Amino acid sequence: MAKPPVLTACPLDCPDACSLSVHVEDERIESIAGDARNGLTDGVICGKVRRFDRHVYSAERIETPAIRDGTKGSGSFRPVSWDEALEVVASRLMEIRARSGGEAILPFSYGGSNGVLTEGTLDTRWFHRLGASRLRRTICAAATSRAQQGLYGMMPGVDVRDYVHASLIVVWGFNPHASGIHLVPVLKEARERGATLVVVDPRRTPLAKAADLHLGLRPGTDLVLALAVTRWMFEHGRADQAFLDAHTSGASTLRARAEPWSLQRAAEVSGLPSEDIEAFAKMYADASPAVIRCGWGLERNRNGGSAVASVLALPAVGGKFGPPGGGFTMSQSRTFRWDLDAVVAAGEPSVRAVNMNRLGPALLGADPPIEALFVYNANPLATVPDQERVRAGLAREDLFTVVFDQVHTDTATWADVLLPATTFLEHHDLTRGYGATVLNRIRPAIPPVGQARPNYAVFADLLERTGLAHEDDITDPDALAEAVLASASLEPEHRSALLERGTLDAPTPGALFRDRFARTADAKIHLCPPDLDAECQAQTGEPLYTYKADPGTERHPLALISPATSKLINSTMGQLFPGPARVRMHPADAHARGIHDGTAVRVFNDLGAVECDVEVSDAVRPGVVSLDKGLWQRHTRNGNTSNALCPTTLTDLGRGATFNDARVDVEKA
Ligand SMILES: Nc1nc2c(c(=O)[nH]1)N[C@H]1C(S)=C(S)[C@@H](COP(=O)(O)OP(=O)(O)OC[C@H]3O[C@@H](n4cnc5c(=O)[nH]c(N)nc54)[C@H](O)[C@@H]3O)O[C@H]1N2
Ligand SMILES: Nc1nc2c(c(=O)[nH]1)N[C@H]1C(S)=C(S)[C@@H](COP(=O)(O)OP(=O)(O)OC[C@H]3O[C@@H](n4cnc5c(=O)[nH]c(N)nc54)[C@H](O)[C@@H]3O)O[C@H]1N2
Ligand code: SF4
Ligand SMILES: [Mo]
Repeated sequence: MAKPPVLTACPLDCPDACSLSVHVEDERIESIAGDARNGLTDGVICGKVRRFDRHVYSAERIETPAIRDGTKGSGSFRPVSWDEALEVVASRLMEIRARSGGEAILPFSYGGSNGVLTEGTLDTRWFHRLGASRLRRTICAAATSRAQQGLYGMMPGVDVRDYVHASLIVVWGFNPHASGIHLVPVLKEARERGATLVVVDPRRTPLAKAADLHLGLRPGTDLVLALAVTRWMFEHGRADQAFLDAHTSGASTLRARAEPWSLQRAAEVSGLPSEDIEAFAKMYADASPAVIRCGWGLERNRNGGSAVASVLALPAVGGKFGPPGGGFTMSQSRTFRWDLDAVVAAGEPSVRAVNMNRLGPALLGADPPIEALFVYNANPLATVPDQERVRAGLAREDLFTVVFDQVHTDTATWADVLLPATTFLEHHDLTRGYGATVLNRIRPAIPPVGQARPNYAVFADLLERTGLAHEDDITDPDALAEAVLASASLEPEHRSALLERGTLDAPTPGALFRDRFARTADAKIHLCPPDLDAECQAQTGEPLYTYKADPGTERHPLALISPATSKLINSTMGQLFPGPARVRMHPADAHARGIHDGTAVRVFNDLGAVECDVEVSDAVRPGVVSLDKGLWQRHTRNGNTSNALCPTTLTDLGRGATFNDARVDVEKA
């Protein structure tokens, strides 16, 4: 009789959080399929995860702990036992701590592909007790979270399944064909029912091509577009004053800050025809239900926080909340809330904080210096801005680097100690979706490959070895999951649904601003929250909603963006991607430089250069070039990827990354 499949879920950094059904034969993965327990994804999964067995059994899988036996960066390692590897890690870190203090140790992780059992619990506890520097995890969603928190107290927005009721859908800085594929059929159905689709994106994405209106603006100018629409609505009596009076504060400040943005001026800055901006404003004012799906493409620049705040303010100004399918969707992750601090009992450590976007400068110049780096759940050499400085930092002879990963990433090449990690098919986890409103219990389908170990086992061991474990520490994954769930005060029926089905699909019920309200202290929408205003002022010298000009120069006039590709999840699975990378460029920009499709080029600025081939394509607007995010060094001629050109400047809110503020030029190689 065939064995029943293992029911689990996908924790990769993707909004959709699919339920999975995994067939296993003789402790090996036979096949991975979706199943219908997640109502949004309904059994459909992406090609990447259907073939995730190729990652699990990859030739580049790290199967044993190992210690460097060549020069730094040579990638040459000698296998050792777990005991030996962890003894080296524990003794080196304790020696550094005794000599220079805990802050000389820097943990580095993001954990977008991890749930709470493998990120933010035992690891946090250990690094906290070591007194290690704290990492600000701001590489993604820092500006969006600040804006959603400040305006709405992280209130979950419209459930994606309710989009079928909408008469207007605006997909703003989000590319569902790569980044969240389950929105695509929902949009199709909504349009079959008569919905109009607007896409705001500097690229003509597949969705933009199919849209009723594509606003192909210059990167980083969403703020002026949203403020122009805001001003237009106020000016034309289309702002919903009754809603603003009842449910918001700060509307008059927002209106005053939108005042400079006439259609004309917004058109000049954004590069959009002013008629298109006006058409959009009218369309938005007229439509109900109207919903905005706000993505992450608009946050990754100097204006990112103000831009997201101004977009999230639109449904309040236009009075779009109320009917099903009316309002906005940003992150849905706070559908379920838990209190990890209570579980970890770590509190806010009084140690220095290092912004992960500035890993390179920190490794090269932090004072006091970083002497040890512990990388897990991340591949910073591929994913962090200013790649040349990150590489130079990793190359420091006096830096002790631990890399704990599943595969031999670019970062792993620079390790002193390599530790093999399990994948989500080999360990337990507990995750929540940030697009789908689901909570998922992840269970191992197969035993660990080689000697790989889960993060919770390794951090529990390190707590013991360094003498930092306490008697009442919870380390068992089931007990840890229980403790996290207990802190989440789930309804009893939700809890049993999760235990029985391994997944809980629980959209927050009720209409927005009829049955459920902002999660701010007064349940109102704060259109110009004082804390955001102050943060913006401190970060940029100007208040919230102030547009900062394009950083382009005569020498580096082209905006480089690096959006998600359907082939990878960030840099994960990069070892399976054959490449080579191609930089996409508009025919007009190519022609002006004597460049053709397939020409070998050098994309450069003052931070570095990338050598690869060109794909001439009118899918990017003039003035913009695009190189996929998540590429590895093997995918280009000179081993650099987009991050070699990305600055370490920060967003106006949340101290997030400004990848899309890279300004470059392109020449024949
Ligand atoms: N297959 C796959 N799926 C993924 C990921 C992946 O790498 N691969 N990554 C995951 C992660 S970590 C995240 S955060 C999400 C990200 O998901 P998305 O929100 O889709 O993020 P991006 O791909 O960065 O950008 C989305 C779109 O914004 C556009 N864009 C760039 N600059 C601007 C701008 O200034 N304004 C506007 N309006 N648009 C702009 C880009 O052209 C792109 O089409 O996707 C997740 N899903
Ligand atoms: N140029 C440019 N760069 C970008 C972006 C961009 O738009 N442009 N976007 C960025 C965004 S949105 C994000 S979220 C970041 C993400 O950047 P990273 O956080 O570096 O994410 P990944 O590249 O997916 O690397 C995750 C690594 O963790 C490993 N891993 C997964 N699970 C486990 C586990 O349980 N244990 C251990 N020990 N290891 C594990 C995987 O094998 C993989 O190598 O990248 C950013 N980088
Ligand atoms: S990466 Fe996204 S679409 Fe693919 S299986 Fe995971 S959750 Fe589903
Ligand atoms: Mo991300």
